[in-house]
Amino acid sequence: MGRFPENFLWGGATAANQFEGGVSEGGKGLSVPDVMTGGTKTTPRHVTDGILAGYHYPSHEAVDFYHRYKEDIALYGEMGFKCFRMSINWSRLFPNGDEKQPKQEGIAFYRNVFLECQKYGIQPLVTISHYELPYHLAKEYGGWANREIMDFFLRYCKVLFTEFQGLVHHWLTFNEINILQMGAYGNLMGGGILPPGKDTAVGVLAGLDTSWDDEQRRYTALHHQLVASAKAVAMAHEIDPENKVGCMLLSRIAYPYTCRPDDVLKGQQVMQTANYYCGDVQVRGAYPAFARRLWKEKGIEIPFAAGDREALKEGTVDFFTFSYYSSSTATDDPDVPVANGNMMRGPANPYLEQSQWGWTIDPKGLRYLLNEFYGRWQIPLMIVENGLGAEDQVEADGSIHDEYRIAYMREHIEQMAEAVEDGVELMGYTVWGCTDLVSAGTGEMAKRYGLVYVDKDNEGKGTLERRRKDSFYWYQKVIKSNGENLDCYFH
Ligand code: BGP
Repeated sequence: MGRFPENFLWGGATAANQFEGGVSEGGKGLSVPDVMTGGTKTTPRHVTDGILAGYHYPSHEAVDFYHRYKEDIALYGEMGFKCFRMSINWSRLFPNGDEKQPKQEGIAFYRNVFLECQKYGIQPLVTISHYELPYHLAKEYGGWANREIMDFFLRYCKVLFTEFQGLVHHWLTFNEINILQMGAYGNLMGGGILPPGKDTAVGVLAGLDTSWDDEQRRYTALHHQLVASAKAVAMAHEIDPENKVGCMLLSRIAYPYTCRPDDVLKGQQVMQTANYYCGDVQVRGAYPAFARRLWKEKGIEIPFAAGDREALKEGTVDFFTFSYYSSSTATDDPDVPVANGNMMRGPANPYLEQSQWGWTIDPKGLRYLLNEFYGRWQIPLMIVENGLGAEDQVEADGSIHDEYRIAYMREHIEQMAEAVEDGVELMGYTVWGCTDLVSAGTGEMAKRYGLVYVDKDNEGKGTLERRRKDSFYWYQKVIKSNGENLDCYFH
């Protein structure tokens, strides 16, 4: 046997709000990211009260998967993808979120996408909610802080599980559910909780402005999502026992900055709060023991309703998935310089290089996490986001030599192979943003993850033409050899 199991799910990952566009096609309603403006590495995004003139809203067209899905999926077929992770725009099925009946155009669109995947033998892995609560639910109901949202969500899930039965077997309930443990983006993207103003700077760059944050509200919203997720898992199994449902977390490493016991304890606490709080609920069906102290110290109360504990127990997931881009450290020392990371910041690790966006690059951290997670939960794992956001240069002949991206992926895949050798049960790997798409953190196009280039810039200009990068041909070989051939030479 090779280093990776047979039937390993190689592929790529996207999210509707960053990829699909078609904001007003087929009667789609607005969702929260549709009121978020573009930003850059140095300019924060804004969230506005409805659509304001004079702003560019990158989700509206994104990179137009809505009209180009056949071409995009054909490229995935050409690369040999076994799996395509994508998400459904809730507001394409339920424009306001609280309707009783779904829109047939929305259902037809996704059915066509799944049928197209089928042509190439690509299994869809569908995220039900990836940072895009219908705007109406955010505005009129207060987002996930309101328990009523749970029923609307479960109605939406029921439509998905019945309409796409047989076409989709792998589901993820909420993208990076643990983002709700963080201020700013946690509220907005995770919980659909809007800031009070008409025009508010948000995002990673402005992420330190937590003036409108309310931890009680955020942890309440998270509890509602955890219960809703568990109920969705149970429903998926009931509707079709073939359904496999996973959770999805933003993974976090917090290496102790030094071996001072204070730093070691701090590192452990960050790992517990960031990874195991949600992970234990979704995999084991109950909040972990340390949660009680966490709630006490934060002064928050989790609003358990009758039946919540049972629902959590009955809706544990079949597999555990996560995003992994970078690692950080933990210390009490305020003088240690800070590095950026996926939706977070933390004390920088002096032994690691950083990407152009200041995210540390740590392939061995992936092996470390895979071992940690498998050791704790003992269920199949899958990496559903990983990759390098970088600026790409198109040469005069149209080629794109992204050897930095290949190096990043190769080093991470090597560590995955080590983890498999360590005994970890790993189901698959989907590289983030396999086709260039809008950055979630900064709302820009310049931060590209793709193996396929899209001609579009930060102002929204470009032909949207697709181009194969060098990494496209490299990944094709990786998949063909089931991860044996990671050599970096080109056609
Ligand atoms: C994760 C999100 C994705 C994606 C990725 C990269 O948090 O699930 O939606 O965008 O991060 O982040 P960014 O786009 O900010 O580079």
